[in-house]
Amino acid sequence: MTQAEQASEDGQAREPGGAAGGHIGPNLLERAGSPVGPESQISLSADRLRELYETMVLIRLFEEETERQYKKAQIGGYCHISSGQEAVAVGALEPLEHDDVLITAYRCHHLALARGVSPESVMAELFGRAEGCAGGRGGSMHLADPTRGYLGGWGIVAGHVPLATGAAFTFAQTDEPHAVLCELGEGAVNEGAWHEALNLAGLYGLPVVYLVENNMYGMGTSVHMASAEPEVWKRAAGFDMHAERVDGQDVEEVMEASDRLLRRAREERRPALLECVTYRFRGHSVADAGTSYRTEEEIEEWKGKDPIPRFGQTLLDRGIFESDEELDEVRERMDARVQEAVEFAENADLPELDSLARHVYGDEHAAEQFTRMAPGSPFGERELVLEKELGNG
Ligand SMILES: Cc1ncc(C[n+]2csc(CCOP(=O)(O)OP(=O)(O)O)c2C)c(N)n1
Ligand SMILES: [Mg+2]
Repeated sequence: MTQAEQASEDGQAREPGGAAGGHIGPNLLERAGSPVGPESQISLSADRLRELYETMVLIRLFEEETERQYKKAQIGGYCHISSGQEAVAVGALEPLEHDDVLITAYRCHHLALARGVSPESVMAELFGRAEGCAGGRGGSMHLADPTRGYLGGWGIVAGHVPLATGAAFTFAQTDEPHAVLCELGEGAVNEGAWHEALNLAGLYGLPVVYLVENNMYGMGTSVHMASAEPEVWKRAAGFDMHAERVDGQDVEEVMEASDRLLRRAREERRPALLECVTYRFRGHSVADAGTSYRTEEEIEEWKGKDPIPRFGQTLLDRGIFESDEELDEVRERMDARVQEAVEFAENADLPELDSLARHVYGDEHAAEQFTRMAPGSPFGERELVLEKELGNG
């Protein structure tokens, strides 16, 4: 049977049309033969497991609020939310150590919050305020917090993957026992930058784990319509790299895989690819209803795999939470946390106009650089910088 026949047998049509790529059900969560690495050594206390659950709820409520704020025009630019993917962020980042580095694609609210960036500073960033984690200059796609080793969200698909490889190269050259975790979408794996970056990581044995959030779609194109080999983990074979595919709706499964791969990256200088099979419940961005290229039935089927109630139930079964009321109490507390973040962002200052050109070019040379950018000054930045001398503030 050819691959195309197999795909259509599995109900995953490869040709365009017909629910734009066919039905993509959670049956893809099956391991599909991916190997399993050495045992994870991570073992969390009941308190910490409760905190992981809280963070997942926080992310969900935070992002639902960002959609409301976007529609109220409090948030500008783009806004991509990750609802449905919380277990990947929380699970994969839990084993990260303080000195490890995180670098991500642009769908990054969940990753910043899971890295411990405060809801206040993420919301303020989305509102374009000076107290935002990137000084109000990045917005939704470019959250960053170098104090936590978070080198940012990046908007060019796969553009950050070579940067991650470079950071890992630095750790290897300076003999520091740290690892890089590089998050990307499955849509990035057909870009040249991905191949070049993974090749060097494999060749040099760099301490980096490439974390692919395979949410089945890149904008409106399903992985089956975009990738000759839709099982992303298999693609690591071309770079002599260990790879695993895990259920991205199971926070503990993701955490254990991430732990063992990051540990090996730090201790043995071995790169790895971790594919987490997941699904975004909402559209590509808040401007996309997300229903023209997939069916309601498919979305509902995946909502049956919602990682939050699933983990809540696991913790109830283990007696870590004792009742549904305790889960409700978490939700209320996290909701209050989100409202505090909104209030903080609303009251935070906008960046000073005088700082317009700061960080655009090296500060000393900003004025000189701006004299050369007349064609690229659509909002009159050139005049503002030169005539009003904004940029040295
Ligand atoms: C090099 C490049 N090509 C195209 C785009 C436009 N674009 C923005 S997001 C996106 C889809 C990416 O999908 P995926 O990597 O699966 O991430 P997801 O949105 O699912 O998180 C595309 C094609 C871009 N930003 N960069
Ligand atoms: Mg995707």
